[in-house]
Amino acid sequence: MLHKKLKPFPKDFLWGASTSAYQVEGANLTDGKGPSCQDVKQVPEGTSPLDVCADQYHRCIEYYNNVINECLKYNIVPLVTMFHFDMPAALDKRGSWSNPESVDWFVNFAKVMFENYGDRVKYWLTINEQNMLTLVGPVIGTLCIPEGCTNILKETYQQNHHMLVAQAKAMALCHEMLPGAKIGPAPNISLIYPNSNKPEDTIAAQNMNAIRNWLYLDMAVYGKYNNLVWSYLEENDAVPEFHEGDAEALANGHPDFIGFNYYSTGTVEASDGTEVAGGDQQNSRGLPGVAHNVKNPNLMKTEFGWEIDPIGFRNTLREVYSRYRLPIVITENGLGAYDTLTEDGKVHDPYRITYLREHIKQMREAITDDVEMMGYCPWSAIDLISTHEGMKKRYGFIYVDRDEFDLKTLDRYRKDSFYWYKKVIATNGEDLSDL
Ligand code: BGP
Repeated sequence: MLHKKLKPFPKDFLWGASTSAYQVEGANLTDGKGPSCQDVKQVPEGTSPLDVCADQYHRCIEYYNNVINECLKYNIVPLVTMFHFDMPAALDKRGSWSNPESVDWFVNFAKVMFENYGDRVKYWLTINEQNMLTLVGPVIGTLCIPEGCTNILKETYQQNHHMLVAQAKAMALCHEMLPGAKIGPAPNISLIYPNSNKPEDTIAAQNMNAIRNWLYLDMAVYGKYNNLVWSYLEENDAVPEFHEGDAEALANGHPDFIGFNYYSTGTVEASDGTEVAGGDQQNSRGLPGVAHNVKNPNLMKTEFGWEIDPIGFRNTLREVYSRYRLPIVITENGLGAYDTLTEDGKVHDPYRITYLREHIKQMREAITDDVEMMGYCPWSAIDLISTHEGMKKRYGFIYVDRDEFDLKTLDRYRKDSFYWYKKVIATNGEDLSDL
């Protein structure tokens, strides 16, 4: 509905920005760290390895304690994501998430983090974009399928089941070890639109929303498999096996909030049976027998072909909140673009300011729709390595002076969007005007 007067952002709203370890730190084999699956995956043609990234690790030695302490020193509240696409290669060799022991690996890892950082970190996110790991793992370089596997879909959803159980146990452990802390999931949520008012297109959109979105949030919040997804898995002989205690663990994991990454919406029409599963989330043609992906001609696109839908952000926020009634923090939202450093050390990125302004405007509309928002962390705080499109695809408020293969100075330069966002934060979202 059209609002006569917009509600303000909450007084304690968390304005932030995000990064991920493997994409920003570099030092991928330093101080005893072994390679992760990201270090051993096929690096896409023309993109750089992860040994340097933005060289963040070497700028904060004794790293994680210093990063947390530095945040607190400047009254910045750390939100820590426990797992972001970087399964240790040594555990990949033991079957990665296919191995039922992976649940214990993750819970033990959570215990170590809570013991070491729980005194200062009050907000925790479990698994970044578990739905992308499941739906487009090969694009991210994270899908590890055992030799001789004959039913990849079943194996993938068994891996997904182990992640869901691991998440539930980690949430319960967090509440047990850190009573004052809050924890939640962090999938990539995009509302899926039907391509027309043909009833069968709405069925396709419901299918895709369930498989892409609600499976993950229903499980995190209710500990139950979404019925449409379960039916899809039955249909494809891909129902996961429950191990002893799984059902109880799923029932006992309760998030305090919902984190999710938003980049755009999707559009589908009824399946015509020609769909190809997998592939990049923006380019796959859909799921066979479930839905057929189509482009949305009403939306602009980024230079990298991603659709831009700020109103879709409000749509998605309203839908998530009405389903789960938990506070929401946006853990990623941003524009990947080719930025240019000028001779006098400036980066003019009006396109990124426009993208973020329009999404923040729609977030405020959602707040006025009585969606409970607790924070917004655009991707990314500083330029870093894309999951599969290298350093050239820049997202940061801070420019890093390096190219794909020429490391240049690695010096940092505040972009125009940095100063703009500083003003947004200072006015708690009231002043979104240009600099
Ligand atoms: C999300 C990931 C981030 C980041 C972002 C941008 O899916 O959680 O790690 O990569 O997308 O995507 P890309 O790097 O593919 O441009």
